[in-house]
Amino acid sequence: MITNKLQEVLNNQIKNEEHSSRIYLAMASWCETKGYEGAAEFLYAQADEEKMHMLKLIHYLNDRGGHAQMQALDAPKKEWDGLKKLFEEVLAHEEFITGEINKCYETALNEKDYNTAQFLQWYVEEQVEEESTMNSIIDKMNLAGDSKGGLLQIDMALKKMAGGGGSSSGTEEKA
Ligand code: OFO
Repeated sequence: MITNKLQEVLNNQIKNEEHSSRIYLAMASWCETKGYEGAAEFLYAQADEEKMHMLKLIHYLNDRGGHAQMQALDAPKKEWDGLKKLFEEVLAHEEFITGEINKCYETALNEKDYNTAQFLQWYVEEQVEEESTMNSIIDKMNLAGDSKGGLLQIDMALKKMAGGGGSSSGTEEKA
């Protein structure tokens, strides 16, 4: 049986994962309207991944005798000031999520729930890979600078990443 304290942080993480999914859906929709087809596909796939992360937590919490509960979410932003700014926000959001996962992990250790700590290890590794993926996308955008052709190439690369490529997250570099 999971402790109340751990249940509280895991429920908060369920909310975080669902919120991440909604943020990436909003970003994908904006990209689609701006003609960034590859970025849109990449972010729609990312939104699906976040939903999967949420479901994995829901099932785990319920399997351990807890009760996963859905919560109210703030509406995501609707507009971005360019593709690079948007991906910088993705990275900042992932860094926030890494901190949140670390809090869950720390609580599991403090509560001496080593099964949950082991379960959360997957999320810890996932965050390392997601931050690395976002950093590399931003690096490429920095290299492209103001070049329209460079941005188009990045958009095409994002489309390829969204199609899967040897990782469990459905993107080129993530688990
Ligand atoms: Fe849920 O993987 Fe990052 O946020």
